[in-house]
Parts: sequence; structure tokens; C-alpha cells
Amino acid sequence: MTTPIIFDTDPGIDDAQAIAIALVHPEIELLGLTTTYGNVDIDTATANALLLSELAEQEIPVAQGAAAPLVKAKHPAPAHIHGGNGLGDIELPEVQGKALSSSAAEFLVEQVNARPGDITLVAVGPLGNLAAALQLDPSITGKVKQVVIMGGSIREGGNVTPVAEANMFNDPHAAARVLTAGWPLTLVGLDATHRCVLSPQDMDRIAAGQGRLGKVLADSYGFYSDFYRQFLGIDGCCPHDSCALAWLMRPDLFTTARGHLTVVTEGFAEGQTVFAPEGRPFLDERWSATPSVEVCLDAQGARVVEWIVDVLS
Ligand SMILES: [Ca+2]
Repeated sequence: MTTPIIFDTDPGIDDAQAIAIALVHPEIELLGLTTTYGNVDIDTATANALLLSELAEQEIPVAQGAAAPLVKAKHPAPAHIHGGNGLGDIELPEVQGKALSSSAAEFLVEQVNARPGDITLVAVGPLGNLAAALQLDPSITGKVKQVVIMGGSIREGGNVTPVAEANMFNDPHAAARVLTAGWPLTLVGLDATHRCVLSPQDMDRIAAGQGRLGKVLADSYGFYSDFYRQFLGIDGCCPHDSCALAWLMRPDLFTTARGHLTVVTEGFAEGQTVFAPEGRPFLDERWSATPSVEVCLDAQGARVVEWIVDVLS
């Protein structure tokens, strides 16, 4: 039994690690990569998605998507974290392939309709592509098997503002639509990903196990972990996006709860994910008016990292 997924991504160094997992895990069937701006601009995101598949010697369809947020102005890409090229400014081989002519949203809608009930969408960047797919064909909410989102924060606080996680902050209007669309959804946010630290020794094992792809992962990791050391005092990095796949394949390593999410779209708290646990009464019903979803509250960090390294070595 394999798990068919479409991986929506803004690669990005931790995205690249997760894409590698999706490419090599024997029980994951990677139907396609859909790209969005976020860690990098959209053209760079698409080039990196093509390149990573080529380094793994696989031909994976890549569909290009959102170049900017739905409503708010776009912030500059965080080159100090991911490098100007999204992969730590290391020298990269030439990309051979080309993106599909269909957009990310069209690709998502077409694939989900072709295999109703089968496909899991895993999204690890700003959520414009999923929002556009919902607008194109609202019926996909009843046809996806599952939606797994890396983003948001329940009790952990934010990483780009005191309350907002980067993917939610980058396009809060898209996030608000996607998280409240009424499909089977799990949010894997900072409460889980901050429990996981990929150490330099872990990356050595991955580099040894993945050939040319492993070298790109290891070299870009060096740039990313410099940021973690300098700004956060951590020797290693949080493999945020890989945690979404870890949850999908090993949900036993995570603590979850059900409830209702509201995404703040404007003002000081823009991008904050507000969680109202199921069954808990509040002052009025508006916090619990959105559809029920699942959120991660914690993860067994060391075991998640062990899973990542095992898959990639
Ligand atoms: Ca990402």
C-alpha cells in the first residue's frame, strides 16, 4: 500500500529535505510538486523543485503556482535564511526539465478529480495554491483523502512575529480559506516542529545516503544551520517541512487535538492561528464556528528526527 500525495512547496532548504523524503520513501507515491513563492520567488521555487527531482533521477510533474499573496503585499524572500537561490547559495547544476503548462491549482484539481478519495495534499508553504484550487473547484473538499499543512502555531508562539508562523503570515487570507474549508485537515505547526532538531551528525548520514541529492541537502544545510546558530543558539536546524510527512507516515509520534481554527488576517496579529478546542465553551460561539480540524500539540522530536534520517540514509 502506498500513499499518493501532491506536495505543495516553496523550496527552500527544509522544503528540499522534505522533497527528498517524498522522492525516496518507498510507501509514498509522489504524484507531483506544486510550487509557490515564499522562501524564494516563484521561478526559483519551480527551478528548485525540478532540480531536486532530477538529482534523485526521477521525473516528477512540477506545476507552478502562486507568485504573490492573495491580498496583502509580498514581503521580500528571506535570503538570510535560505540563500538567494533557496538552497543556501551553493552552486547548483543546470535544470534540465520544464514545468507543466497547467497551473498548480489546475493540476491539483485535475489530479484530485481523477482519483477521488485517494490523494493527500501536503502543503508546506504559503497556501495560495490550495486556496486557488478551492476556488476553481470547491467540490475537491469532499474528494481529497486528507490535507496536511506545515504551518501555524497553537501554544508555541510565532517565528516571524511574536504570534505568527511564516507560512500563515505570508498569506493569511489564503490560510484562512484553506484551514476553514471543511476538509479532513491536520495542522503540523511549530508546537511539533520546534521539538525536532536535525544535527550536523544526522546530516552527515543523509549526505552519505543520497548521492548527488544528499550533497545538495548537506551543503545547503550548512547555510541554514548557520542561521539557527547565530539567531537561535541551536546546533542544528528544525526540519519543519519534513514533519508534515513524518506526521502522515508516523502519526504515532505526535500528540494531536481536535478543534476549530481561526486565522487572523489583518492587524498586529496577522497570520496567528487561534485554536478553540472541541467541546470547550467560550464567551460566544464565533471561535468555534469553523469546521473541526486536527492540530499537533507536541511531537517526540528525537524519534521524528530518527525517522527522517532513517528514510534518507
Ligand atoms: Ca516551506
